[in-house]
Amino acid sequence: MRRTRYVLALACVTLCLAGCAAATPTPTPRPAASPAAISSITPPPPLDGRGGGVIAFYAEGAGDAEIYLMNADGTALQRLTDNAANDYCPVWSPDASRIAFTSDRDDPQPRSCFPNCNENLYVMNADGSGQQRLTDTPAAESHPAWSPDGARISFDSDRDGDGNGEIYVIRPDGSGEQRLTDGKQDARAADWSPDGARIAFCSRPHGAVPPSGDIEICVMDADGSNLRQLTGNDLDDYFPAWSPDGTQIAFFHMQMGSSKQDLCVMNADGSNLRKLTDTPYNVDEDPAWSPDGKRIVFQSDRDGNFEIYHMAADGTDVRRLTHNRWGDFWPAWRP
Ligand SMILES: [Ca+2]
Ligand SMILES: [Ca+2]
Ligand SMILES: [Ca+2]
Ligand SMILES: [Ca+2]
Repeated sequence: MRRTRYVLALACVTLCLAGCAAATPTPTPRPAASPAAISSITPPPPLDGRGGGVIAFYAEGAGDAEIYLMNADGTALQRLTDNAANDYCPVWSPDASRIAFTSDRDDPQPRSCFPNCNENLYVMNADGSGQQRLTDTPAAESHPAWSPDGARISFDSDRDGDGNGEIYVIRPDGSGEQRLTDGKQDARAADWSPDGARIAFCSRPHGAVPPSGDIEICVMDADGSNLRQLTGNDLDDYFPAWSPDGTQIAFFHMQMGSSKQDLCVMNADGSNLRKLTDTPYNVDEDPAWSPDGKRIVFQSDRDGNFEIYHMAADGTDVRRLTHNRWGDFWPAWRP
């Protein structure tokens, strides 16, 4: 089951949200899609050259989560991990040769530890070989993101156990770990600006209680200085994803007490916020950009269980990539 670290209410209606994509509070039950609706879906037409390439994601099938690759038209599914533990949150190195991810494989009881699994950070080659552990702490590491120069991987972890996540960076060989945020706010799910100068993340102010202290998208310089808030609204704003040209940040937000989550995009300075999806009762989340910046890949439960989709960056031309009965999450487009 996926775990949400933001929201303790794990009464998920769906097969819950997990390790990474998982900041997803879904407190309100919503109508379940019928099996007939799921099985009657036909594959999308070819992409005609728009948004080609490969997408990494993870899927929760029988028992635990594994990391997969597929073409950006949904074909050529390839499994990269194969074990009895949960493998989450794949993200590409800038040269596409490696994938960072999180896993509870080194938790003493990976099949029964939920919701307090000790996830650590790992890297592997893009064919699944050479899997290597980078962190070894009693706290969980989540939401990795690779810096544009390939030299560092960001992640979040609540090492002091006060409920607030902190943003860290580490070298891809596991050395040079450095903490960037001060722990006065619950900082999660960082993403780097394409020039490597800034890091966006989502955060609830320290000690804040909804609705007065909802989650906002923040940004800081890559050394942790110059923190400022980009969004300022009464919605929970999650999981920023910087566009390849650096001008836009995609994210998703959620109305308090609702199971509805919609994808949004704003200018990188926080201005000009636009909603990209608007599906009643459904969860659209975890946006990531195609390398050419023309499309956004995401996950949604609009067709019954979580599937991977992508759409034009203006929200049009939505295409579904996966068609199965398990949860598909956390897509990342190969650079
Ligand atoms: Ca696994
Ligand atoms: Ca903390
Ligand atoms: Ca907000
Ligand atoms: Ca699915």
